[in-house]
Amino acid sequence: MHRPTALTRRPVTFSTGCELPRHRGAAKRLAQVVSCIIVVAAVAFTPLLDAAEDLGAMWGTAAEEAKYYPIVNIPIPVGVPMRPGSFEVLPDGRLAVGTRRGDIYFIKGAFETPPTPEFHLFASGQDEIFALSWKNGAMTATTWGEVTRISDTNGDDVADRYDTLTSNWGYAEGHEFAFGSKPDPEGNIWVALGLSSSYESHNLFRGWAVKVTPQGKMIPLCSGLRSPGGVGANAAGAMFVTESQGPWNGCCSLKHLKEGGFLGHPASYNWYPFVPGMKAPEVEPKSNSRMGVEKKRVKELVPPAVKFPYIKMGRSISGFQLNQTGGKFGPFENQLFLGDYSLSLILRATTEQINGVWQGACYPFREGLATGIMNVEFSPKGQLFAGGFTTSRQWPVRGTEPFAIQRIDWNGVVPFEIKEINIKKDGFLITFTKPIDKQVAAKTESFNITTYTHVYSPGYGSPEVDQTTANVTRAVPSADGLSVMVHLEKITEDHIHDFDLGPITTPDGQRLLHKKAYYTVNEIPKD
Ligand SMILES: [Ca+2]
Repeated sequence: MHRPTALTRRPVTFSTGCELPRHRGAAKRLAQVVSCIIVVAAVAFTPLLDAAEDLGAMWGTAAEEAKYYPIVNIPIPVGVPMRPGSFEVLPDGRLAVGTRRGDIYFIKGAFETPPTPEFHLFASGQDEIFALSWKNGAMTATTWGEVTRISDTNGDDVADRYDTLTSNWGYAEGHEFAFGSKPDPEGNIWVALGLSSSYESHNLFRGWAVKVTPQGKMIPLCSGLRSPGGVGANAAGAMFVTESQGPWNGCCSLKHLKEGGFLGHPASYNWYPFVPGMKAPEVEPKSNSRMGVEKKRVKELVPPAVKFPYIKMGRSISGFQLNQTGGKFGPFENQLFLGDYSLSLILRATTEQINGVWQGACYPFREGLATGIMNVEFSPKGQLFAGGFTTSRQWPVRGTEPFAIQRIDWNGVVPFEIKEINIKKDGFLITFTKPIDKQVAAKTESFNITTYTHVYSPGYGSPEVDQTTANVTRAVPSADGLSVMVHLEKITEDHIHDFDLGPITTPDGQRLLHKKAYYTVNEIPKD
């Protein structure tokens, strides 16, 4: 972790023409920054070599994805110590970036084609800014130690006032990250607090999600987190958090932040006595069990809404955002787009509430990004910004750049994709972005669906277990060819349903860009 230095204390405007800052001593400081970046880059590549086998195979679809969703690099001047952890769009059309070392930059021209970025340092001296939101003329930053309102009171475009909204959680260890949301409709920031070391909760509210009101009151909401990577709302306004594989987490997942709920890792039971009006669950989950069994014993247990099978669908799911661009980003309106830190890719997810419980599916979207993706943000033009960095710690990253800001643009051409999968009482309704060949889609053998779950235990991660093959009894395409109802002999509760739709084509023989999708069944509809 890089502490802010004198380098970040003074407001400096950089341009991509590598124009040097003009004040005295700038050249020396620039040289220090460059040498620092070189050292960090050299260190960052070391774990890559050790852990390359952990990253698995790529989907192999990057070239095809680029025909619909090209990746555009946002050039970063050599003097800007940019390690993006969070994004926000300002009312004046600039992109704000919060960095790991605690700076906030405003970037003009990031949405232009080609990008013409000019970097302006707005604020510094914070630490690991993993959420940013602009409201009522001020920035709210969620950082390692607090939620801070940061404002410019004299109109020179440089922050001069820092108000701590809350710092009512403990932090002492490197793993104790804090990830925040955009404001909810009441203006609250939801914050997810990682455990101390994956396995334990040493400091106040580690492993909890809390809500911070605009007045700075902190309200603990739910326990049981392990190592979150992002917080945000779905189209219905329900709040979710991304979670990484590890103890009590068989794979990465998207979890619903249900108030009063317990999200799976019992290390944070110890903080219930500090929450007025909330009692610890009467029982703890049993080890070496299944989530579907333990949720019946531990009534507060909220099963993950969307599970991301390890390596196949990311390795460290990070920040995410709801696509409400009004169609500017293609056919996936109201869906969630999530980054993955280790595999440098972007995933899609859809959610639905069945019997009062959130669940849904995840889908491959775009691979081949340049660095470890920490966060994403939609621009007013409907571009998806993605950025992040690598570290000198133990986490390997597929992307080779030590840091980057990139933009995924939709070029207006609709890819042939699985748009969404919804569960029905005896099967799944699969919707596509283009009409399908109905003759092919009426054949049961066009659908290869296997199922599996994970061991629920305090060990690190889990293999996929309890495999079954779903028996497709009937497949009925819709009249317009945009969907097919796939009836199964049996839907298996608590299992991921792993779809391979390789045989499905358009009437003119076009194959799916991604033939895979994964639906997490917590509940089966009653009618
Ligand atoms: Ca100012």
